[in-house]
Amino acid sequence: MTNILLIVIVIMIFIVIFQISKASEYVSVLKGEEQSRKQNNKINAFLLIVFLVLGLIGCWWCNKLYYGKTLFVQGAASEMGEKIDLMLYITIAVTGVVFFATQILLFWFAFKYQEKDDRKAYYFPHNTKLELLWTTVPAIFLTILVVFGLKYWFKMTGEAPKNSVIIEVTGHQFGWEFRYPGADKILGKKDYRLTKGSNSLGVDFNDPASLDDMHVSATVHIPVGKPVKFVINAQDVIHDVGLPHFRMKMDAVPGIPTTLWFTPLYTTDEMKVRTGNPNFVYEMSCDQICGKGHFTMRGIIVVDTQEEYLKYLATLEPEYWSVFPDKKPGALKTATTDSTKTKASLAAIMPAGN
Ligand SMILES: [Cu+2]
Repeated sequence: MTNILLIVIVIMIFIVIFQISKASEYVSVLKGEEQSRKQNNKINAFLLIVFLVLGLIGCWWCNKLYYGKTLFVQGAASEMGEKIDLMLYITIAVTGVVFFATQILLFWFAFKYQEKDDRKAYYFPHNTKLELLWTTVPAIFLTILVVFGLKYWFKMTGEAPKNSVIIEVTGHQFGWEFRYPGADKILGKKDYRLTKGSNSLGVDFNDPASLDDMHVSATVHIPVGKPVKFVINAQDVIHDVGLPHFRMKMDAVPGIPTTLWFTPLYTTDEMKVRTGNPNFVYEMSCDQICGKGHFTMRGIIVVDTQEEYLKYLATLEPEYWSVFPDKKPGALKTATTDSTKTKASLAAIMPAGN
């Protein structure tokens, strides 16, 4: 109903504009060409000032309406994200000054220097000094901004700190899979030809490093205050790991692993307090349109304290056991003790894997 109403309003506006232009045509015939041109110039000059004022009010109003709904307000949740926010603020400040100065001058000049009988236009075709100035100044500013951007880009995609938590992220139509490297901190090899049945990631279990790797779907836990490195893959088409709260994103490309690393500043619980939203979660979106289920690719990142994180890891079991249930120690022997099950049973399965 609202849509039909909107369409009717738009059509009415077009009809009104059409009628006004037709009427002014008749007026110009009556008054004579010269006089009507002068009058049209006056109206146009006035309309340009109206456009300027309404445009500026529109800018202010949009900002007022939407700023509170952006993720800017709650601040970045990673160390790198704070630097990226600062860079964005500087960019907005510089381009904002230029935007307001040029737009106000553009419309004001069009109004002030409108056609008048006692004034002749000044012929001003070229000025080398001015050309140089307005080419080099923006070029220098943009170069500075680009250099800062590149610096952070090389940092977030470059070598992660030695103590980083490494997690593999795999995108597929339509969801995210995560793999923890286990106690050896090495992700086992993969081969897409091994992707079948319950081995949905194509992990090569002949690689001893694979045996303690743990696979979870959709939700991933990471520790606060520690660098976290994502090793990113895709299984079918290009996806993109979007981490808006951390101000990070990176393409997930089939066959070409990509990486990014960041240090989360606040746990999920701390963010619930900071945002005043008891339902707050760190979201991971797919930032690359990848098919009809693209919108459902919502991953959740839980930022834990160090203790909570270790506790969580202890609840996970190696993927090896779910792919080869008969290799699970409990399946061969009688029950293992709960708290040390991962370590004890890993020792048991290592020789079997070799
Ligand atoms: Cu996707």
